[in-house]
Amino acid sequence: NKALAFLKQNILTIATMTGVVLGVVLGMSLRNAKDKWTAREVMYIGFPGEIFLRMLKGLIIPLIVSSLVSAVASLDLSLSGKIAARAIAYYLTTTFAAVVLGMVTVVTIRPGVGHKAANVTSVDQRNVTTVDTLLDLIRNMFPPNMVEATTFQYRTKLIPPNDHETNLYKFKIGEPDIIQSTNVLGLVVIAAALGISIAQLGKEANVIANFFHNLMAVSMKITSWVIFLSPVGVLFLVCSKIMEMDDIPTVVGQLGWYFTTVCCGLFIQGFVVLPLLYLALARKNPFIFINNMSQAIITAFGCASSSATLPLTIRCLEEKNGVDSRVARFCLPIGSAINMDGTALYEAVAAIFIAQVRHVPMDFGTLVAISITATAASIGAAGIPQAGLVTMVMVLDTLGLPAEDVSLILTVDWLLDRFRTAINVMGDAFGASIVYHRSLRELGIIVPTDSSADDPP
Ligand code: DAS
Repeated sequence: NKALAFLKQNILTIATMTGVVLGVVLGMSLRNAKDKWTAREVMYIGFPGEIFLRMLKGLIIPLIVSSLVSAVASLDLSLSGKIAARAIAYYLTTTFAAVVLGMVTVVTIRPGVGHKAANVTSVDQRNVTTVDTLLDLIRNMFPPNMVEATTFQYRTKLIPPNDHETNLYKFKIGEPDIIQSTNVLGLVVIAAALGISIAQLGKEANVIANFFHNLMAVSMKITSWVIFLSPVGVLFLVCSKIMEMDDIPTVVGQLGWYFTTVCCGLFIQGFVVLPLLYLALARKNPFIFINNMSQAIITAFGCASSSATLPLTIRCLEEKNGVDSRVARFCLPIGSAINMDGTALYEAVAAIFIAQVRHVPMDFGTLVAISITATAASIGAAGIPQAGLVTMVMVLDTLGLPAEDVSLILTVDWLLDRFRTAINVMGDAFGASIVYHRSLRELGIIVPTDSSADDPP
C-alpha cells in the first residue's frame, strides 16, 4: 500500500504529465489529419488551455500581493531584511552560475561552428539596446497602475523565402508592442512596501494585516480548485502549440545541436548544480524535493510562464515540501520576478551560438560582457512566454550582432521556452527552500533531525 500512498500523493502530477503526452500525440495527429490548419482553428482548439492560463494569471495579483504583504508583516523587519538579502544573494549567484555553465556548454559542444544558417535580411531594424531593457527593468519596478508591465516586446516575424528568392528569410521587427503582462516586479516592490509599512505600524495596522492574511488563504483556496484543471489545460496548450509549429524535421534538423546544447545545460543546472547546492545547504534529499515540486514544474513546461505557475509553485513548496509559508510567499514572488536560471543559461548559449554561426571572435572580454548582459537580460525578462527571446536582443547588442539574428533560433524557441521555464521554477523553489532551511533558528522552528524529516509532511 506504499505504492497506493505514492499514487494518491501524486495522482494530479501523473495526470498533468499524461496531459502533456496526450497534448503532443493529439497535436501530431491533428497536424497529419489536415495539411493546413488556420490560426483561428488552432486558437479554438487551444481555447481550453488559454482559459486555464488566464485562471492562473488571474490569481497572480491577489496571491503575490497578499502572500508578500502578509509574509513581510508577520516577520519582524530585521528578519525579513535578512531573508530578502539571503534570497537575492542566492538567486543572483545561481543565475550567474547558470550563465557560466551555459557558456562552458556552448563553447564545448560548439553547435554554431560550421552551421549553415539561412540568410536573413532585416526588413526593418530596430535594436532593443541594453539601455532600453535596463530602463524597462527600472520602469517596471514603479508601474503606474500596479499591474501593467511596459515590456518592450518587439513582435518579431520571420517571413520565409518566397519561390523566386531561394534561401532569403526576411525578418521583421515591428513597433515595440507594449505587452499586457502582469508586472510581477512592480507587484513585489509595492507589496514589500505595504508589508514593511504594516510591520512598522504594528498593532495599529492589525485590520489590514488580517485582511491580507485572509486574502492569501482565499487565493490559495481558489488555487487548489484551479490545480484540478491543469491536466486538461496543459493538454490543450501543448496540442495547439504542436499544431502551429513549423515543419518539425527541418526545424529540429537545422537546430538540433543548438537545441541539444541548451537542453544539456538546463539538465545540468536543474538536476546536478541546484540539487548539489540543496544537498549542501539544506541537507535534504533534492530528488524528493523535485518530485514534490513536479506538479508546478510540469505546469511550467505546459504553459511556458513562470508567473502563471507561481500559485502552484507556492502550493507545492508549502504543502508538499513543508516550507514555512512566511518564507515561501516571501521568496517565490521575488524569485519569479528576478531569478530565471533557465533563461540566463539560454541567453548565454543562444548568443554565443549565433556568434559562432556569424564567425564573431570570442575573446575573454567578450565572454565577460556576455555573462553580465545575459544575467541582466534574465533578470529583466518577465515571466511570460518567450520573454527571454526578447531580452536576448540585448545580449546580441553586446556582441555587435543585429537584432534580426534572433531569427536564427526563432523556430525552436517556443519549445526551448518550456524547458527553461521549468528550470526557472525549479530554481525559484530550490532557492526558497534553501533560504528557509538557513533561517530555521531565526524563525524559531525546530525541525526533527532524524531522516524521517525527508518525507513529505
Ligand atoms: N517563459 C519565461 C518564463 O516564464 C522564460 C523565458 O522566456 O525565457 O520564465
